[in-house]
Amino acid sequence: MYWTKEQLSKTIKKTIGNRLLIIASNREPYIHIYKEGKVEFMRPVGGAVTALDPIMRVCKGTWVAYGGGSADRDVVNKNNEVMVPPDNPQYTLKRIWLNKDEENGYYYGYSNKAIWPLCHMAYTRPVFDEVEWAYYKIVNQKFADTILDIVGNKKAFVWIQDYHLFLLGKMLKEKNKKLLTAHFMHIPWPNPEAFRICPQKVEILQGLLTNDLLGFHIRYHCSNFMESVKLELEARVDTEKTSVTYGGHETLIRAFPISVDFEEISREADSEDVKKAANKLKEEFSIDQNEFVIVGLDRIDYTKGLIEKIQAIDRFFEKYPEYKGKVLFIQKGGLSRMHIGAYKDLNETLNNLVEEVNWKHSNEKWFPILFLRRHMTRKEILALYRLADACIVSPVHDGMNLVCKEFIAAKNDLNGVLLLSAYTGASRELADTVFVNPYDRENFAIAIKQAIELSKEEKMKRMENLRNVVKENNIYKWAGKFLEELKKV
Ligand code: GDG
Repeated sequence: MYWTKEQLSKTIKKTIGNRLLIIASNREPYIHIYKEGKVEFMRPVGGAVTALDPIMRVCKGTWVAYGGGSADRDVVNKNNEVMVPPDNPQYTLKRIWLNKDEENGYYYGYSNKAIWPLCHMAYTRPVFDEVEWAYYKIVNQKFADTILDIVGNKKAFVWIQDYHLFLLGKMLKEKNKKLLTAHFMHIPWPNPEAFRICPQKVEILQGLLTNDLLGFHIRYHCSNFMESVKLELEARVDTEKTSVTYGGHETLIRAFPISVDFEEISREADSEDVKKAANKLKEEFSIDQNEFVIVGLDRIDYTKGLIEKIQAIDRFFEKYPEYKGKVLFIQKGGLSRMHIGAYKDLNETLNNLVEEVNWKHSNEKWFPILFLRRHMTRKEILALYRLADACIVSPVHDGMNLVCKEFIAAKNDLNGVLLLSAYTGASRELADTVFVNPYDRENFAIAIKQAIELSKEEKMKRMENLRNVVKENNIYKWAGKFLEELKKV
């Protein structure tokens, strides 16, 4: 079956029925900010929000999230709610407010200094801090209280997102046993050896195992999770049924590879607006007609393999100097989590590295790397994909990665080649890419050359195959399959 918006709407009616639908996530789908005294709105950078917004537009319901924008408080009603998308209101966003200590402890602290590095094999050491853990619990409780209040005594389904809210399912069920809850993890679940160092591991597992359904991107993460449960808890782990029964309650464990709205991206990328934006960017960056353009788009995060990518490009120009002046690499990097030391350091290292590599290889008319830091709208991002001949996605570890799927969806003319790290969840689906190991600089550089030199026919054939995969496994299928699984609960 091919999943569409309409198909998803039908599935929602069948699976959720007359229940209230509530999504809970740390990040909000729309942020209101003040710009030159006027209220404007922005869509935050990040995979989870990009994937869930189209679903909420179909499902309606309420999205509960932390309100972090400078104008967020000024646009909500007395219940802290505002209808979104702001330019075409379709569902309710209910904002939760955090003070500085809560934001530091729960978000920058426990979520991103402990869990994020714990779950990603990026060799960044997690830091577990008791006070930050306490704030993590406080904020999870805040989400729980808000949601319980919205639900009252109605029937509801709460769909919890990601690693910031590990305890929410338990907190909800303790007060309201009739609630149906599911949790989706957008990042990898580590192997049990890695997870066992976490001092709060038991509470985390107990928190997750009160949900009725627990989703990961790929089977490997499901089995890592079940192995962690075996190691840490007295629970019944059923590998046939892929479920865990703990304290008399069964949680189904399933893989749902997340994706993008293929049709929408494909259509938008072909629009006159995006074509115009692409031409404007070409002018702005003085891109030569014959230049081969490779793009990258990542949050500046140590898991995304940005340093490794720049080093591979450096090696590429060292090894194949004949490409100087003929290949341009454009990397757009969105600043992220800058209050954390590791992110600040990474940003600085990247700045220096780009400067060094540009200095080393540039001539009077050309330099190899254009590092873009300015904010780009969705339209400009699509324009960037459109003008690119290739895209490099090279995380050292990534739950799924949506950039590669967006690039594929934007390539209507089949004119583009994708280089993809084997350590992304997406690599399991996208067989027709040129695979790279970000840790292997030499072969990464060779892969860049091979990708550039693939024949036009080969590039088009590969892109066609990739497009078929992403078209079939689109975001509506992800949501539809997830919701269908609820029927088994
Ligand atoms: C987590 C998991 C999983 C990126 N930089 C800019 C920008 N983006 C947009 C992209 C894309 C999204 O953000 C990034 O999505 P990813 O999936 O690549 O990465 P994470 O944010 O780490 O997401 C990941 C995802 O959740 C979903 O489950 O795939 O594995 O880590 O949509 O286009 N957008 C703009 N400027 C940027 O600089 N405007």
